[in-house]
Amino acid sequence: MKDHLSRIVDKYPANIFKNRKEHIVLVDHDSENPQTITANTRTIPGIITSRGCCYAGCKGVVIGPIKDAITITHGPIGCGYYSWATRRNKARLEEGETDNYLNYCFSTDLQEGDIVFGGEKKLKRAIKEVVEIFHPQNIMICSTCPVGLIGDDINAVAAWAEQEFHIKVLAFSCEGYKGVTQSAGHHIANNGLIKNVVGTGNTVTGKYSVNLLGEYNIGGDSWEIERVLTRIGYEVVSVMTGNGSIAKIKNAHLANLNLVQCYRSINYIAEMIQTKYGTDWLKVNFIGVQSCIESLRDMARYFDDPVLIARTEEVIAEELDEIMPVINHYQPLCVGKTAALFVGGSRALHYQYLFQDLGMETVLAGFEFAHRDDYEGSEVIPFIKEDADSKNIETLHLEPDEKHYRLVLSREKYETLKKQIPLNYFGGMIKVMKNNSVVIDDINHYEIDEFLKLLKPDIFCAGIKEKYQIHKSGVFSKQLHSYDYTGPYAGFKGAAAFARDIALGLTAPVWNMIRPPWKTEPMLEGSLIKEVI
Ligand code: CFM
Ligand code: HCA
Repeated sequence: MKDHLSRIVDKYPANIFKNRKEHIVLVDHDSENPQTITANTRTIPGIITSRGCCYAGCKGVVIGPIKDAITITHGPIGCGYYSWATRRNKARLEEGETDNYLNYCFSTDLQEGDIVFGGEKKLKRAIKEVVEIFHPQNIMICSTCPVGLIGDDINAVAAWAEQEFHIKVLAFSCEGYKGVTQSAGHHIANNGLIKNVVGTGNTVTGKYSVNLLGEYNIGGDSWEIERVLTRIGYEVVSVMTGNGSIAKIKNAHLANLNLVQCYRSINYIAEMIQTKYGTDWLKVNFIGVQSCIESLRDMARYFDDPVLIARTEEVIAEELDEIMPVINHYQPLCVGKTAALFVGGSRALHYQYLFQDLGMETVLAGFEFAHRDDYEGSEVIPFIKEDADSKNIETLHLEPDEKHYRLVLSREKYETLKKQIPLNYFGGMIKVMKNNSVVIDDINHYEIDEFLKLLKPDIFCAGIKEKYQIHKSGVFSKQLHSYDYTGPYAGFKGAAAFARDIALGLTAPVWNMIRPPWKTEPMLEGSLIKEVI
């Protein structure tokens, strides 16, 4: 296997070989030292990467799903237009709510004249127009590449608009080129929410109050998770940010525990809330039947109330009664098959558990923009070297809040529990993968082709940029970003939907019939549509 793997990178010129081999690990739990990987560094120019930009991470991922804020993209129209509803972060009005702007796309549509003479006036006009038409309580401004280059002061515009219209207006300088991927945008968005939103509310919360962090309601995932949590008796104070609202996020400091689903996109907020308010965070995974059960049990252990523990078991048993007949129906069609997963910064790990429930093994897994801790675990954080790109993103240094800092657990209890559940700790991906499986960071088009030939997975889960390349190779691909427009896949009911979709895909006879056009004729010379004419 090692030799085959080397043959893939051996084809590269020397400098690229040196770079790429550090982003690929053949898992070996018997190796003397913990295995390390290079991540969160610039993609080599010229390589076809799947990564996105800082604006995508800030506006598209973290800020965009907040439904009671109007997000104005300050930049040329393409940035706003191509991030308009493509991520499937669903939202609806809940009882007592009045504002949901997620169907809309707002942009200043900067033109050449604005780039030359400055875009601040246009941004002010856009805010005024938005206020007059929609009367929102909250406006977010997200800037894209040219705004940073021409130096528009979006913070000054936001401050002016707050005074002028008496509403909350936040500015995010998340120009696409900042950082090396979407990940920089997550950090900028996290900083903005902590500085300006979390801590400004004063609702009353109960004993079993939680925030669900890093859950974006793709295909309705957070609705399914919230359904289960509320059945058990938890109070979900806020979700960041799926179907989320400023009205709820401002109370996040008053919850008693933070649940972290996607660590990559929200770990900064989890850490900052812990520093400022004392709230612990628990790494959960609501993708997969067994991992759902484990996460619910970990939560019950944290609060350690016999009634809550019993209720947790009761709900688990009832949910299993409902979904296991469906899973058992589809499982025989999946068992023994293999999967390869390449997704942004957390799903390539989370979905391994769901595949395990179906009897499938993951032979390759990788992330687009993860950092070393997503692969190697939180323990590696002190050893991660800062470079010019990571230094570019502000790190906030917070102090405990005089009024609201409190600890839910005694120190003794905390120390005992920390040994039992992932409390303020994330183990990363490498530890859970089997020996000889491949972990790969920032995979490219060429490497996907080669790994399809080498590992012959029965399914390769990725996104829209990889899907058709994989299909053309005759392999089933399921999008784990958009779920190919189905879902939810989280929680118990989501697992049943996933079992159905995977079994249907794996058994479809079509994959053996695919013959990509370049196998029969040279593509560039091509031909006119001769069958018709
Ligand atoms: Fe977290 Fe996400 Fe992901 Fe992500 Fe994304 Fe996404 Fe993703 Mo697409 S926040 S890291 S930046 S789980 S949008 S909902 S699917 S790449 S694996
Ligand atoms: C993003 C968003 C994305 C893209 C999905 C894909 C999403 O990275 O900017 O490549 O299929 O989930 O919508 O990750």
